[in-house]
Amino acid sequence: MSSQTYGVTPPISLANPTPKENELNDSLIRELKQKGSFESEAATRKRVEVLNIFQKLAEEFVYRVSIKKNMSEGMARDAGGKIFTFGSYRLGVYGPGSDLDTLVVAPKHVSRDDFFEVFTELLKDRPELEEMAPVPDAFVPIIKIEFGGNSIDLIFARLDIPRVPKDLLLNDNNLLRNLDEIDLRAVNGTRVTDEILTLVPKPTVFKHALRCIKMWAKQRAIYGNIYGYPGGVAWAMLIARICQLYPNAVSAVIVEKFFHIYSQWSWPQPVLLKQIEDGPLQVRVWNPRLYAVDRSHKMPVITPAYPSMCATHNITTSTQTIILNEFRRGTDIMNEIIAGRKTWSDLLEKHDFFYKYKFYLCIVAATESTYEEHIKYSGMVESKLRLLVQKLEVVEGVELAHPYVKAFDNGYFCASKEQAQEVCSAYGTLSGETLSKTLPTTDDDNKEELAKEKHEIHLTKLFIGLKLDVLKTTNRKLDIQLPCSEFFTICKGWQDFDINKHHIQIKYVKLAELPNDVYGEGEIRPSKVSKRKR
Ligand code: 3AT
Ligand code: MN
Ligand code: MN
Repeated sequence: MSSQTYGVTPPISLANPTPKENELNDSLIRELKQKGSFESEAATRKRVEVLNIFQKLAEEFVYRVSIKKNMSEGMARDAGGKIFTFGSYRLGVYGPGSDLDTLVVAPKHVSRDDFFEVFTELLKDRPELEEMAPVPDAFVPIIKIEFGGNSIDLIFARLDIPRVPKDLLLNDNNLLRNLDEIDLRAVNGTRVTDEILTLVPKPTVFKHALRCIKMWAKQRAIYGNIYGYPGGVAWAMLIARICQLYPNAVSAVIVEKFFHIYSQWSWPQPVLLKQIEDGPLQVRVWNPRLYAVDRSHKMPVITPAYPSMCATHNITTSTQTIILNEFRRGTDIMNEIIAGRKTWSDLLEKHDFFYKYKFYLCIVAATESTYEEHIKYSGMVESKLRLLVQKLEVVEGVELAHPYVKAFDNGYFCASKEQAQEVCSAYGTLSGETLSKTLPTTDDDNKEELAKEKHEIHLTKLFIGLKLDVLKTTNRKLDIQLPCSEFFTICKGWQDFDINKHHIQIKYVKLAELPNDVYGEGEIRPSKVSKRKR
């Protein structure tokens, strides 16, 4: 039995699991296994091997840079270098499709430029290297790597210390001294995940419960920070807090209490894993008493590592409503599972987003250029979607603006610029598929040839489901001109926006007019409801 207290209040219950709870837990683990949550032991061993190689590469990298900067052989060897992991791998909730989120930590004489120059050279010498894409100007500069069948997100931080020994830990706040913002962001991921793991009484119980909640949130389409839902770290902290409150419970009970507690939580009361710490830097720490933005957070979930931040600042009024509805659904189904009338697979049932609204908005971002050009633009538009949601929320007659958590992409080769414009105008609706069906796609085997003679266009569509307030919209037509034009202004204000290349459109799409590709395999289009008798 765990007796240490974790968290900002004493636990709610110290009870050990009953035989029935143990049984429920066994069935949860079986369901997770059956749904492919876990990868094979062989695949996990492979990850460990890859990480061992990257530890060696990190040391070789620091050594080479040190020698280049005229250090003696001995000093260059002592300079060290160490890798850390973060993300789902570090939290122990990775599946077959997960990447390895890895941080390289170097001493102060090794710069980020060295990382992009020298580390990439070392990688190129490895036979396992399949692909490498350095993105030095990202918010967190990164090298995306495909290495011996594994995907690796490699980031870098330089600390203000002369040597980085193998036993270095990142939990000392003083290590943050003299770091620039980019280095601070890079070490933050590891510091947060490491600390979460020290703040839960039983890591295995936490991990299995988190696997369940992540799978549930993805199935229910409420996973993803950029769209205004909690992301992986926020879901982890939400589960971690429940583990603190029920330190001896099994994962199945943690999941049950999760729904019970968060559907009744007094938001915007923050979810904290420990008291917020002060530290040695001139940086902002989350504090609703001091900062108005922090007071505006609707469902704050606060990271434990200094400097504490709100991991859920993107949640809007609409997404909060949607999340709370899902918590209530979870509570109801959990009660049924406990009563033996439903099973875990009912809890994990897929959402019905493309069945449930009469009207949708389809946001189309199109680029008349290469795919590489397009993803920069569409990524920007995607990241602004929640701002459109916030503008729609306050329109008279809109009860709910429900953003969907995934973008759909297509690319076509057109005969002319005019035809490309036609495709763009028709895109995002069922009838629009009549035109696009006739065109070769950019996945065509012959794409190099086609690209030479045809006009290439890439399109991304995003959806917002609209729930209208009947009383307020019967007499007047819904007016969403203003939010849309403000959204266009934001998108067109993007630094690289080129009016000849980039397009942005918003269209009303009725349920029956939704395009086919929003429905998954085995999903049947909603049948047209016959008009109600008057
Ligand atoms: P997977 O199992 O890999 O699907 P994950 O939780 O590890 O789940 P990611 O690898 O996408 O998810 O992200 C790991 C962490 O990296 C989460 C977050 O702290 C950071 N991160 C991811 N995307 C971004 C981004 N665009 N900007 C800043 N940080 C990011
Ligand atoms: Mn990951
Ligand atoms: Mn990643």
